[in-house]
Parts: sequence; structure tokens; C-alpha cells
Amino acid sequence: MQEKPRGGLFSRLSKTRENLTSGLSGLFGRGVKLDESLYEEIEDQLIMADLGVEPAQRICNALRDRSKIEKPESAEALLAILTEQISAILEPVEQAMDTGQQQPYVILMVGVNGVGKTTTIAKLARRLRDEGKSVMLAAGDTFRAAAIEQLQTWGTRLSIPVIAQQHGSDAAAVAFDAYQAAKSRNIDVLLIDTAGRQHTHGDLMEQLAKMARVLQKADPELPHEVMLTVDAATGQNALSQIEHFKTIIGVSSLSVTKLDGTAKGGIIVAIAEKFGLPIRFIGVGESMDDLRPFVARDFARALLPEKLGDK
Ligand SMILES: Nc1nc2c(ncn2[C@@H]2O[C@H](COP(=O)(O)OP(=O)(O)O)[C@@H](O)[C@H]2O)c(=O)[nH]1
Ligand SMILES: [Mg+2]
Repeated sequence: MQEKPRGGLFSRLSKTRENLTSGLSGLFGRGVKLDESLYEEIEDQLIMADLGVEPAQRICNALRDRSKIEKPESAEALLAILTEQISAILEPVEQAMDTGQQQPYVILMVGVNGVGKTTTIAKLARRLRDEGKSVMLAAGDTFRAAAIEQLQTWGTRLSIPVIAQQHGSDAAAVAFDAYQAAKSRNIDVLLIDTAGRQHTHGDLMEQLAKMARVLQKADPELPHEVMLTVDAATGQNALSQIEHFKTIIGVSSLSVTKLDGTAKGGIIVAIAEKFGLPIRFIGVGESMDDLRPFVARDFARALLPEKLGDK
């Protein structure tokens, strides 16, 4: 279900929008005077709001070109052009997840510690279940005892089976067992949790690569999707996390969490421009309903107000 652009998402992104708008308000407060210094200042504001240098340049170049033709005279007209340009960068990465290609469709959830992997798995499992799919979870974070329990608790609450072994066991073996179980029970989607490793932690990264290799012994196509979760609040650091996980295991898609608590939501634009990886979901809160499919246009419209002074 597509939500109204000015509904829930708009309020969840308020910190990012205020961050972006407070800088722009100063520029437009005196009325719009289209000159080079205005474009440069807008570019600076976009960079400071974490949208990234190249996207900010692209957006401002387009703004320059279009302003010559359209001659926007109000802040609203300029904001509308900015929103459209941001949307144009985001549209290519709006690619909905299609779990119907394989049975079970296997998703390996990766990412550094604390970004929201396990929570995102639970939210996603519920979403898939509500769509009528059968789901299974695998407790592949065997590194922390509490992580297995956390996943089992979600499984019980959602009435979704969880395959787990004891703390300290081989994560690759858990993943392999879970795949066999999912296959024999005709499960539609298997979501495999993994331990949160700092991308600088070599051993744990190697274990992650091993999980993929062991799964590939059962089927060379596995996992069908490696979903990397990044926390929007880490800002520019999210970019280096994506880079590292790409080299270690390959990343097929992204989920970006914690957009509700941060002023750094503009990082999504930087991520989209730099990597072009599908952004499947965004996390906008801690409850089960707070995982939303990523919709480029709605996101762009929630990043900027329609009028300066709108909250
Ligand atoms: N505000 C907010 N909190 C989130 C979001 N996603 C996850 N969290 C919280 O982040 C914390 C760490 O999540 P967890 O799933 O255990 O992270 P993991 O270590 O990557 O598995 C938990 O307290 C979650 O409730 C989100 O989109 N918004
Ligand atoms: Mg976890």
C-alpha cells in the first residue's frame, strides 16, 4: 500500500528535513535572486545535509539549467525543482523485492553491529507473512548468545519458525541446516541473520564469506539476495560500510534504518548516486510497522517542505 506522501513518512523524516530547510531558509528568506552565489550556497547546504558532493553538484547543475528556462520566482518553485531533481537520482534504486523467483528465496542479512539487522528481519518476516508467504528465520548470529534469543523471541511472537543452534556454533552450518529445512518444508522465504561485524574485523568478515560458500554447496545460486543494512545516522560512514561489504561478500540490495531519529537522512541520496544498488526498505521506527518499501518520489517529497516554514 502506498502511503500519502505527506503522511507518516513526512513526519518521520522531520529531523532531516529541518536540517536541510534551516540552511535553505536563510538563502530564500530575502526572496529568490537567481544568481551564481545562490546555486553555490544551495550546493553547500545539500552537501552539509549529507547528500554527497557529486549528487549536490548534479542537482545544482540541473537547477541552474532549468532556472534559466523556467525562471522560478518563489522559494516554492525552486523547492519543487529541487525535489524533482532529488527524485530523479533516487528513482533508479527504487526496485521492489521479488521473492517469487525461487523457493525458498534465500536472503542473507549482513551489516555492522547495531544497525538493525535482526529487527529488520523481524519486520520483513511479518510483512512477507502478511502477504501470505511462508517464512523461516535462521539464527546465524552465533557470536552473541543474546542474538539467538532475540531472533527466537521474534519468531515466537510472529509464529514463524526459527532454526538455531547453540551460541558459538558454526554460523555456516546454521545457514546450511536452515536452507535444508526450508526446502523440505516448502518455505517461500528464508531470512538468515548474521553476526554484526565491524567491517574492519577481518576474521568475522571471512566467516561471512564462508556462510555464502557453504550455502553454494547446496545450490550455486545461493544466497539469492545479500541484503546489507546500514544505519542512516552513521552518515558518510555508511558509504565505506557498503564499499567493504561489497568487496567481502557482494551486496545485492540495501535497507536503510533509523531514518526517524536522525538529521542525516540525505545520505540515501549519496548512497543511491554512488552505488546504484536497489534500496528495498527504509526503517522509520522501532515498531513492526516501521519498515516501509522505498518509494523514491515519496522520499524526495518528505526531504523538502513544499513551502519554507512548513514543518
Ligand atoms: N529508531 C529506530 N530504531 C531502530 C530501527 N531499526 C532498528 N532499530 C533499533 O536498533 C537497535 C539495534 O537493532 P538490532 O536489530 O538488534 O541490530 P543488529 O545488531 O544489526 O541486529 C534496536 O534497539 C532496534 O530497535 C529504526 O528504523 N528506527
Ligand atoms: Mg542482530
